[in-house]
Amino acid sequence: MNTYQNKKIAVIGLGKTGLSCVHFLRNKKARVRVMDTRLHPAGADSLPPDVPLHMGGLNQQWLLESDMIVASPGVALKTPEIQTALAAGIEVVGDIELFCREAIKPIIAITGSNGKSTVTTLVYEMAKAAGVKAAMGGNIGVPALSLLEQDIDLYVLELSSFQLETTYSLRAAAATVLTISEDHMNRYAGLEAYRQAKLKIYHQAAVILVNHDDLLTYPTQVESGHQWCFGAQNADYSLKTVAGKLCFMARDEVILPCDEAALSGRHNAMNILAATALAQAAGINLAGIRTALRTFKGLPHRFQLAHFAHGVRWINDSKATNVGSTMAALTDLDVAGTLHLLLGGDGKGADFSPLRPLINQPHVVCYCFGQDGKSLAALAKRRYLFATMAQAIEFLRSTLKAGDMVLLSPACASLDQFDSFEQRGEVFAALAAQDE
Ligand code: UMA
Ligand code: ADP
Repeated sequence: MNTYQNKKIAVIGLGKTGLSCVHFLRNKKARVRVMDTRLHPAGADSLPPDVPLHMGGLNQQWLLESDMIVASPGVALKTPEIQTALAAGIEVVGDIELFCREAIKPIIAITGSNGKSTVTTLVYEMAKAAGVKAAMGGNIGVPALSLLEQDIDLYVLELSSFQLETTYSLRAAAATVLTISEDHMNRYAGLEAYRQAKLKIYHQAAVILVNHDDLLTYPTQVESGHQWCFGAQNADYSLKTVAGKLCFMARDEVILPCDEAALSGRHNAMNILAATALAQAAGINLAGIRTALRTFKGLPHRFQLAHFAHGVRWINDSKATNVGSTMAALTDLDVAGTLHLLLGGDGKGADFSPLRPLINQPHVVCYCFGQDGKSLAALAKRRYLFATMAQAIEFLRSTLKAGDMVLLSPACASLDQFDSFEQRGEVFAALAAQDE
């Protein structure tokens, strides 16, 4: 259904996505009604007053009366009212599906358990540096539909598994699944169901970019696109020593010596290789790629130095919202003194046990807090349990010595105690700055 005029469309969820869908569908002269299970949804104040709004639950009757339902990513398709509508033959899509039906310019599509925002931003910076009119959006925070209003030659989209579940018409110029590790287990039957949602990104893509070092990122069905891979070694995009310097390589061509890139660390090296491959698949020139690699220093709240005083490094890795990202932070981490690790929040049903060896290294002390703090504390030999992150920091502050690191890499979402991972990171940085 590409003509929305006079169609009855129910939008579920009134966050950023819901609002962007309402705006788009009203411009298309659809008859839109909105519902949200929350009593006070975030976007209620911004909704045009003539749009009917049902709050505090889903309105089954409105759903069954609809020609189409647009579901926000925060709403699970297994919700009984949605299942009833699906059983009645009503089409259920998401905002990315609406976007893909309209977009006429190439799309680079990026998903994965970790690295999405870093790679998405890097590809966008590469495009800009090469003089391409690019727009960036999706799960990174800017609803994709809002990008359609701009005069654009390339879309760079970060897509979540939730968004991909309700997307059918994506035909990416290049698509990647960067990594697969457990996340959102409260929404999926298991890792395989979560993985299959992510692998949908490859359907009908011209170039499929897989992670050579993570077999779970490979497609499980035959896909029509060309398959490229990135990885530490033996991949199309990999690392190699040339004239005594470790370099980022595109097949036999040197992209850049690693020490000239502004981003550092092993997982960022993989992110750089992935971004370079995606950029080349979209025809972005080498000069633009190199400029972005030399200048892009990374996004805030991703293993960022928040404060340095008395020889103590305070690192804000608040965006580490799952086990895989905290493992990436702890692997090969060089700390001369004690590593004071702040862990906790909403674990989203994760199995934390893969963290056990890393958090029990002799120099690590864990400070656990929040909804799942207790489960995390149960895994660690040297650990303290607090209600909040602030209490943990006040306690550990007096124990700090030169050479130590305080690391917020919580392996959990923030929403049990904070508005967002950004707010959690800002609170951490403010508390760190008190260490004068
Ligand atoms: N919610 C309800 N009832 C509803 C609708 C939503 O309780 O009827 C809750 C959800 O469970 C969730 C919250 O409200 O806790 C927000 O959900 P939403 O779908 O309304 O979210 P939006 O504001 O539209 O933001 C969404 C993405 N959010 C989610 O997928 C939960 C944003 O990703 C994204 O930036 C935005 O669309 C624009 O595309 C955020 C996110 O946390 C950053 N994503 C998850 C992640 O990265 O791990 C997937
Ligand atoms: P996402 O958008 O997928 O959450 P980000 O780029 O925002 O990814 O990074 C989220 C967290 O994952 C941060 O803690 C970051 O240090 C870590 N991270 C980034 N890239 C990778 C990667 N390739 N593998 C594992 N962890 C990563």
